[in-house]
Amino acid sequence: MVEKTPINDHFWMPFTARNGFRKDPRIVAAAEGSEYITDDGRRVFDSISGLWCCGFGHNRAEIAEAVTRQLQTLDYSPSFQLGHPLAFELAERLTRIAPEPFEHAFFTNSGSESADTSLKIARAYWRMRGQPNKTRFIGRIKGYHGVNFAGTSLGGIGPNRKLFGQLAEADHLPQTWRAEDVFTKGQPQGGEELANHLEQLVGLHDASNIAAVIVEPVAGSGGVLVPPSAYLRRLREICTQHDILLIFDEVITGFARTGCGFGAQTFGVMPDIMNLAKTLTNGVIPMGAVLTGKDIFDAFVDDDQADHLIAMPHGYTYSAHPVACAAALAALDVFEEDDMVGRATRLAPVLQESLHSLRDLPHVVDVRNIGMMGALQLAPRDGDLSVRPYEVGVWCWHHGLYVRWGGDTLQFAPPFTATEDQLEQMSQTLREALLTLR
Ligand code: PXG
Repeated sequence: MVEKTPINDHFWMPFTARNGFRKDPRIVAAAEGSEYITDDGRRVFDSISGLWCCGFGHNRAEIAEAVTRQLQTLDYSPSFQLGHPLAFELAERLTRIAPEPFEHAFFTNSGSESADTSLKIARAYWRMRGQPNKTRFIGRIKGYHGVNFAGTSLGGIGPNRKLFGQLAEADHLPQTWRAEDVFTKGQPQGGEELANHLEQLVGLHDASNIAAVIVEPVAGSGGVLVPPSAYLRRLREICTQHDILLIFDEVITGFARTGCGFGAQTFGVMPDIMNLAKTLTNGVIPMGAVLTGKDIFDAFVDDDQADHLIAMPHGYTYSAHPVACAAALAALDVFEEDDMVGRATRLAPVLQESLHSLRDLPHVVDVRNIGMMGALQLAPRDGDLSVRPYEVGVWCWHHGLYVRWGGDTLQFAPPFTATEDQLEQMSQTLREALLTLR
């Protein structure tokens, strides 16, 4: 007889529908490779790598060993006024793996903190450069940059914002989903017109008042909205033309999720600032990072500054936490030595076919994918957008598949270590779920 895990309301669960969960709790007791093991001993394929963060597979021994070793060597030391070796090693390593021009890493503990940090760096940069009026930020409808004040303000998923009133002032570009692109495999064509909306906002506010534009290369939580082929390049052009910093939130797209190491490389467009988190440690220890090039860093530092002057009064108690650094260094070893880019590239066509083979099933109104991420969009039922994805998700959970539901979509980001058989089985389970769905 398996003991059921007791649950309670003391744990105020994040982003979780309480009543559905209480009636039918989904409890994960362990993990192995691409699977979760539930409290009643069932194996469930993890089609979203935890929460887009365990792309290299669960319970990697290399990372567990590095973390264990570090806990026995240096549990904690601040990165304010002191340093420890792994922080410098990780920053150097990370910026070597990242594309040019990234040379500097500011460490955070999450994607939300990376959003705050990147936006504060952008404002401070313009001030250091003698343009203190450049303070406005522009996000995008359907964007997700976490849940802190900055991320909530710049994010563009309505239900995540409406409860909280006016936060930081922000403008939003239109989302990149277009009706004519439904069922496109990979990237749709064109899209310059979507980026050109930025020119209207420049006309409205004047570039002398705008600090930065922040977008995900591929909107993840918003439903895996793949940017059309000309979109990011055009966004880059307008930002460059008007001296507006372009921030890529690569919290999901970083570390091979879109095929190349980073979304910037997949799409051939370089931002000025790149935000990371999640797969940076393969999800093992919370950690994020904000990468910049020399130009931004150099605006803050100067060899002639007084010895006691702090140019950037920003940072977290746990910035560059030694245990997180150890986890990230080990994760980067796995990333390179186990060829995650190659694995993602080889598996991406299998994921594409697994998802697109479902296009003619009832309720499916769009299928989208790029690299190792994808989404099925389902039609609303009685005006309710999110009920069908929820019901499919719960059904799949009981049939050996964890699939993430969000808004009107089911979202996929399997580990790069998944097998072709697992992706085909995932597709089969989804087929059965959609056929039983009302
Ligand atoms: N930026 C992006 C692009 C993200 O996807 C964050 C920032 C925030 O990261 P933290 O570590 O603060 O949670 C994220 C997080 C979903 C879902 O529904 C996605 C995320 C978080 C929760 C749910 O797909 N991504």
